[in-house]
Amino acid sequence: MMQPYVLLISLLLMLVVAAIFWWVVRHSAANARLRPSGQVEGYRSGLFWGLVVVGIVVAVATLRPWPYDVGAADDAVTVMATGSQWSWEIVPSEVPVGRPIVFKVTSSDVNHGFGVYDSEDTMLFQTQAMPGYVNQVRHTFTDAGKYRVLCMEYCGLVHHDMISDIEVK
Ligand SMILES: [Cu+2]
Repeated sequence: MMQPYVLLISLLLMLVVAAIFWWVVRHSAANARLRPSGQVEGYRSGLFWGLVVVGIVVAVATLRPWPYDVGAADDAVTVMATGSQWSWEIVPSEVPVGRPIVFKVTSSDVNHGFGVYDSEDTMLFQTQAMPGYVNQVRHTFTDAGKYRVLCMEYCGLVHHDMISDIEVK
């Protein structure tokens, strides 16, 4: 819910930086003695625009799937996960294999970490469980079985026992 403000502040600060750049460029152009020769300037200009194009292509190609469109209408299953000192409430705790699962993760008291592990104790994904916020993480289980949920954020005396299961069928 704070993200639009953060985005707005970032854009404003980018505008400020851009304005400073523009001012510096404007004022440095007045000093003709320091200007490079026409040929050097040609190379430099070519390099500059080449890098701009490469930057745009790389940014578009790598940032397109971000932020993850977890709200998209598809056949995703929604699971609510709530952390509390010191247990997890996961509803439903049984999910289908091969279908995207959207975990909506929150906390009823302090910060917890929602980490999901496979049977070999390899972490598959994790997100923060924060009071007042719902963090979403999307995962598709490719294998059936029992997956463990561990708390990833020290949250008090019995933090180590904050273990739960997700059954994938
Ligand atoms: Cu914890």
